[in-house]
Amino acid sequence: MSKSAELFERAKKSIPGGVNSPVRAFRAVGGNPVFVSKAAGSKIYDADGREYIDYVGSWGPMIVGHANARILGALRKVMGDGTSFGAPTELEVEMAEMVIKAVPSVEMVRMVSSGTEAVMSALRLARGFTGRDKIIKFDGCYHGHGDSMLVQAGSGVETLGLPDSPGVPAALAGLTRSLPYNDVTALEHAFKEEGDKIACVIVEPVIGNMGCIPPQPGFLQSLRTICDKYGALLIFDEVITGFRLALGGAQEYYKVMPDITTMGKIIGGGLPVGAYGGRKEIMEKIAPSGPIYQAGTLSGNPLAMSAGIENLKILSEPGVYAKLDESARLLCDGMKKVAEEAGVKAVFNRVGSLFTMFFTETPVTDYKTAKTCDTARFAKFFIGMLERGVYLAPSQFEAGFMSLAHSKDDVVKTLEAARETFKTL
Ligand code: KE4
Repeated sequence: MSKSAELFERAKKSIPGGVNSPVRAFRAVGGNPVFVSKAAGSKIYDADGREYIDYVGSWGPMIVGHANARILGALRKVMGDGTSFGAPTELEVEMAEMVIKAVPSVEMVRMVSSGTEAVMSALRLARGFTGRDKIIKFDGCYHGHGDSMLVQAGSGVETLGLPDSPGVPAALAGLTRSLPYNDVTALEHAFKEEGDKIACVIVEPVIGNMGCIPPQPGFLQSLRTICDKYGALLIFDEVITGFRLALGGAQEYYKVMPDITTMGKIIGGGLPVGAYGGRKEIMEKIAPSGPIYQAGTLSGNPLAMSAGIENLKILSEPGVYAKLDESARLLCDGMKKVAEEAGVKAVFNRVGSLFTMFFTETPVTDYKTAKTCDTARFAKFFIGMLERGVYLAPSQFEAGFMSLAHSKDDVVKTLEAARETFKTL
């Protein structure tokens, strides 16, 4: 029995499902999850010391690669001075100034400790700012596990095929309306019906949580126009796309400005982090400058700030996003070719260094088309790749993440593993 299997048996006795986040349990792909012992660059190593080329990257934060020397150095520099104070520090101010400089629509930002917390706070802010209660989201988008967002959610909820989640009061769920992604008509209809009750529209500007699904041309601009027409706020959930598609995220990439942006992952450099920001007139409604309450013991934690600041410094260097894009293009174009040669029907979506191979012949543009995927075939592919030393996201409904640490050799090895694995499907 592998060390990972042993650890999984042991973990299941003390942690629900043996994991601290559902998607890690490999329920969608079968077999035992890999327990990771360490990571470096583009590689992770399991508890038995086996090496894998990693395309999960901790679900996004590890964009410069694992155990980056500059990030570890930044952590070493501050950890000797203490790990948390519950008081303001200069590092938090430096982080806030870097986020404001990078993200076009953000004039003020509040740090929190997870993407879920950022979204929960942004929704409360939108409701408090507009005085309205209803929220619009899109099928398959995942915005963390806050009650109002566990409606037709993607990511782990979709992976586990959960209808939504028990424990969310119907009265609250009833205030969230989920519409088909990329469907402007459905959105216009919803606003015609109850536009004066809608506080905000929240969207993943590029979906990462049904696999990678880009916005159709004009979709994001339509959200902006319709929100302006009815006085609702537009929230871009950039927990995945932020600092990944560009230093200024999807809003820089697509040139559409939201009112509030939620962020996370990359700005923590692998440590627990979240953030939400927007125009001053909105953000100043947040306590203590305004009446809308939000707080957090570890908000702006000095270690997370230090790692996140170093991550952003590396990402601010010239050529970074061109390199990320080129590596992901090489991988996806290569995979497409290998799949064709093997006669395997697949569709590829990619935006920059975010990508997914869907096991379907249908173009994947929303939840409905994503659901045409052959998830059993994906599971077989996943296990075959894992056995050949490639660690993909353990669900068809998750995205792949390229990092600066992935080499051409990693891509060549990945394509070779795919060529072999396709033969077994
Ligand atoms: P966290 O609470 O997990 O830090 O962030 C929630 C969140 C919010 N918004 C978006 C767009 C997100 O993708 C996420 C979390 N992403 C998932 C990956 N699909 C986290 C992985 C997991 O749940 O274990």
